[in-house]
Amino acid sequence: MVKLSLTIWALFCVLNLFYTPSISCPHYQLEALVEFQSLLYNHSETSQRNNYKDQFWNSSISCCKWEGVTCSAPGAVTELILGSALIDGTSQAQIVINAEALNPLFRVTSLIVLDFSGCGIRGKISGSGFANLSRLTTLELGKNKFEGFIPGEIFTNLKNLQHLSMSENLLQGKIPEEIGNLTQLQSLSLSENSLAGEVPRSIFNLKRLEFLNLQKNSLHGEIPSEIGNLTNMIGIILNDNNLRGKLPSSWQKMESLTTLQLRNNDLYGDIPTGLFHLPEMRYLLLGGNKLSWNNSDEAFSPTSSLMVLSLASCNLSGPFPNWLSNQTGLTRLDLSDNHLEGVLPPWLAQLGVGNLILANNRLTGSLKDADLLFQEGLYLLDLSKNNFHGELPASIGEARNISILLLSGNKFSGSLPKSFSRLDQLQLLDLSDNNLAGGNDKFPVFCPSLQWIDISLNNFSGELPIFSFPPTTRVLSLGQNNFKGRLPINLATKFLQLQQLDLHDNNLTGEIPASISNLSLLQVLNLRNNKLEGSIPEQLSTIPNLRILDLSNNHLKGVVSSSLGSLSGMTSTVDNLQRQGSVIGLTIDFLDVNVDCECQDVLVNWKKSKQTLSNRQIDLYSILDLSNNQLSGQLPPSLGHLKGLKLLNLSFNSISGQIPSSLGDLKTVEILDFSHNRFSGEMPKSFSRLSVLNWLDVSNNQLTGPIPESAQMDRINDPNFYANNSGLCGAQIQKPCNIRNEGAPPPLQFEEDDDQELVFSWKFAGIGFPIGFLSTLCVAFIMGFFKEFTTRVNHRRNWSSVRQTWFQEYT
Ligand SMILES: *[C@@H]1O[C@H](CO)[C@@H](O)[C@H](O)[C@H]1NC(C)=O
Ligand SMILES: *[C@@H]1O[C@H](CO)[C@@H](O)[C@H](O)[C@H]1NC(C)=O
Ligand SMILES: *[C@@H]1O[C@H](CO)[C@@H](O)[C@H](O)[C@H]1NC(C)=O
Ligand SMILES: *[C@@H]1O[C@H](CO)[C@@H](O)[C@H](O)[C@H]1NC(C)=O
Ligand SMILES: *[C@@H]1O[C@H](CO)[C@@H](O)[C@H](O)[C@H]1NC(C)=O
Ligand SMILES: *[C@@H]1O[C@H](CO)[C@@H](O)[C@H](O)[C@H]1NC(C)=O
Ligand SMILES: *[C@@H]1O[C@H](CO)[C@@H](O)[C@H](O)[C@H]1NC(C)=O
Ligand SMILES: *[C@@H]1O[C@H](CO)[C@@H](O)[C@H](O)[C@H]1NC(C)=O
Ligand SMILES: *[C@@H]1O[C@H](CO)[C@@H](O)[C@H](O)[C@H]1NC(C)=O
Ligand SMILES: *[C@@H]1O[C@H](CO)[C@@H](O)[C@H](O)[C@H]1NC(C)=O
Ligand SMILES: *[C@@H]1O[C@H](CO)[C@@H](O)[C@H](O)[C@H]1NC(C)=O
Ligand SMILES: CC(=O)N[C@H]1CO[C@H](CO)[C@@H](O)[C@@H]1O
Repeated sequence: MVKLSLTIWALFCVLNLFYTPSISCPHYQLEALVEFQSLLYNHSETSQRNNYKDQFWNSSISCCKWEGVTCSAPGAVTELILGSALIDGTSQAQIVINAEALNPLFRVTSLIVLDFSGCGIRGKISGSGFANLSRLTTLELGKNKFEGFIPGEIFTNLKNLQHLSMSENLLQGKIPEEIGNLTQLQSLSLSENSLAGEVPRSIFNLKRLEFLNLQKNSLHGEIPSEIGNLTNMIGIILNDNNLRGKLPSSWQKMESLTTLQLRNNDLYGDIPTGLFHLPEMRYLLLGGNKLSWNNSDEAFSPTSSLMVLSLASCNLSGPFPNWLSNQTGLTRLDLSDNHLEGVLPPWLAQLGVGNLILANNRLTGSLKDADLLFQEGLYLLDLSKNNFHGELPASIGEARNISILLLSGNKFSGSLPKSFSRLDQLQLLDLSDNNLAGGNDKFPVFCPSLQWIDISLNNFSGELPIFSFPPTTRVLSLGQNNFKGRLPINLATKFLQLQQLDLHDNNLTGEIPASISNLSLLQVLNLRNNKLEGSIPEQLSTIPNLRILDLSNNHLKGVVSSSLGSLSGMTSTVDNLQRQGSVIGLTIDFLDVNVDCECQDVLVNWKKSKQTLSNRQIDLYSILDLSNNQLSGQLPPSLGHLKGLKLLNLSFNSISGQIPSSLGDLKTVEILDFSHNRFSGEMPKSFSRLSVLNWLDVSNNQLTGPIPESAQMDRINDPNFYANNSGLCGAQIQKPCNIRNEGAPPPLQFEEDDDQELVFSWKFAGIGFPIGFLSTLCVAFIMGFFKEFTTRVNHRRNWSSVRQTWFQEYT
């Protein structure tokens, strides 16, 4: 490598003499760059090298002409913009560069602009290294894997910095107080890290600051009133932190403030009305706090002309706020989670708000003659959890631009208008929990744009309207209706994209077709509470990502096939940390909207009650529920391979033989229910290895002998869990085992401590498990709805284009 570089370097020198004597960088800089390049290759896996661009720094060309390198007139490297120079956009995700490879670059002290964004750099930020580059005005380290603390010496030495970004890294600790030394700073972005502690007061001394983005960290403390002294401020973005306290009222001098985003913190108290009178205010996002807005001031009339407003969970009560009527520039409005009442005002339809979120209020009325749906450009409408009623308008197909329509948790009735089939932008439709009805002859044929459909908890009937949904469907939730008939054989050939199929609580009959195993992307299959017959198809075990399989409450017969032990989606454990950044299968990322739909789709039996698992957490759960069927035979030991299982429920079947000791390998299992079967013999001693088990029901079997002991097993001491067996003994049921007692009838009566024990079990149930919420409603949370953005400072151009970039990325 080095030899080659030297040869090319020699060649380069010769060529250089002839062609470009005026714009070559000094030797020591060229050496530094070449060394960096060679380190880069040395530090990366062979397989990664293909990800670097072919033309990356060819030594036979003058270094000032290299991509990403800019020199000043006398010939010193002043700008280094690496991301796009090094890597093709498509490969960015795969690159990993060790932070030590940057060391040679710290010798290029003439640098003014240094941009490493999106280079996959992993490791600590070198304080002494960056501190060497004291001429820097722009330092961009965003979208890497920098970890550890932010070294304070960067701030004491880089006195000329105007733009600094370390967003989207893995940085920890506090923001150093020394940041106050950067008196020239105009934009600061440290968003999407794990920074904690308070926002240093010294930031509020940076008089030139125009943009501050610290969102998505764990910052706490209050927003000091000194913030009002930063009169050049244009954008303040502090969403998703733990900021507390009241909002300061010192905003009146911030005449340039255009963006104030404080969503999802712990702020409380009244919202200062002054915010609505700032001349440049456009994006005001205050939702997701405990702030409160007095909605009964009739005379209130904002002079700001807002484009985006979130007052979600701001304690708005009474009628829809009238003062919004002359906010004609509004494109996004979120008033969800308030107490608004009455009907929607007619002027709302004229306002032309493209994204309207009014979920979880007490609004009423019908959509039948509301023009709301038909306004040009309506993209997202969320009226979930209100009191709307009446039929869906037959002309709903006129809402041509709608992509997301969320109407769950209302009292809509009637059938689905046929004109749904004209909505060719519709991607997500949630009509769950209404009174909609109709047989499958009434179903419209949806356009192929549709990916997610939830019509559960209605009164639809007839055979499954499979023809109605496009092959692009990823989530299909038809549970809790009156659908009947067989599962179509062609399900798998039609819905190749399906990730979640939920048909629970219907009246489906016949066998489960083996072809269902061709749904290779399926993660959730819920057929609970139907009248399905036959055996469990062995082929199910070939679905690679199946994590939740609920076949409970059917008429399934036959043995539990040993092939189920090879359900690979259940064999791996996923811990919370690894999960960060992993693809969460069921989150739909739209172009400019992230919608996380936490629907009741995945409603499982969890400790004898229904438990809603949120879609965002689905990849944490592995559940196998075969309870309440007519399964028989012995339990295959292969089930011990399903190491990711959190819940295994086999209760109310006729399974016999011993409980396989391999089940002691289910190290993450929290709930095991074997009750009401014909298990015999002793309980496996290996159960003492189940360290997070907190619910074990083996009652109503023919088990004998000692109950296994361990710290965890000893806590599972509700006698009801062991009742009606053929002679279990152990400390848990206060029945010593030293007496020979095989065959003796269970002698204990347990009624007296029932309640107490149950409370005990529940208390432990919460440990170590992020449980969703008990609810039968489908709640669609629109998270991160307002498009997130980071300071993408465009270094090559002047500051006015930087400002422009900010807004472009935002709108
Ligand atoms: C890169 O690796 C080669 C061979 O392992 C070595 O000779 C060379 O010195 C390394 N280059 C640098 C800059 O460390
Ligand atoms: C470097 O540039 C020269 C001249 O443009 C070209 O002939 C050569 O193939 C390039 N080398 C690489 C590795 O791209
Ligand atoms: C800082 O720059 C000087 C040259 O100006 C160089 O000798 C030194 O090694 C650099 N320090 C670091 C930490 O790279
Ligand atoms: C900064 O704000 C505080 C409180 O709003 C005020 O008392 C102080 O005088 C201001 N300081 C400067 C330098 O403007
Ligand atoms: C809300 O504003 C109205 C009218 O300005 C006033 O009468 C009422 O007291 C205020 N309510 C609260 C809780 O501040
Ligand atoms: C709304 O109307 C009020 C009173 O007519 C006016 O003072 C205010 O400037 C208007 N706001 C906008 C954004 O047009
Ligand atoms: C919410 O508003 C109601 C009246 O509209 C008021 O009584 C209540 O105190 C407010 N709650 C908070 C936390 O401000
Ligand atoms: C509505 O959608 C059509 C087709 O996608 C598009 O051309 C048009 O610009 C959209 N209208 C608005 C107002 O967004
Ligand atoms: C559901 O529909 C059936 C007819 O298909 C009807 O008899 C029944 O009353 C409906 N149930 C509800 C709750 O609307
Ligand atoms: C379910 O289907 C069976 C036969 O297909 C029928 O007898 C029964 O009434 C249906 N049950 C309900 C609740 O619709
Ligand atoms: C899966 O699909 C393939 C090809 O379409 C087909 O040959 C195979 O029989 C299917 N598997 C099952 C279990 O139906
Ligand atoms: C040189 C300089 O201004 N240093 C200051 C940097 O910030 C720290 C903490 O705010 C001050 O103590 C230093 O005086």
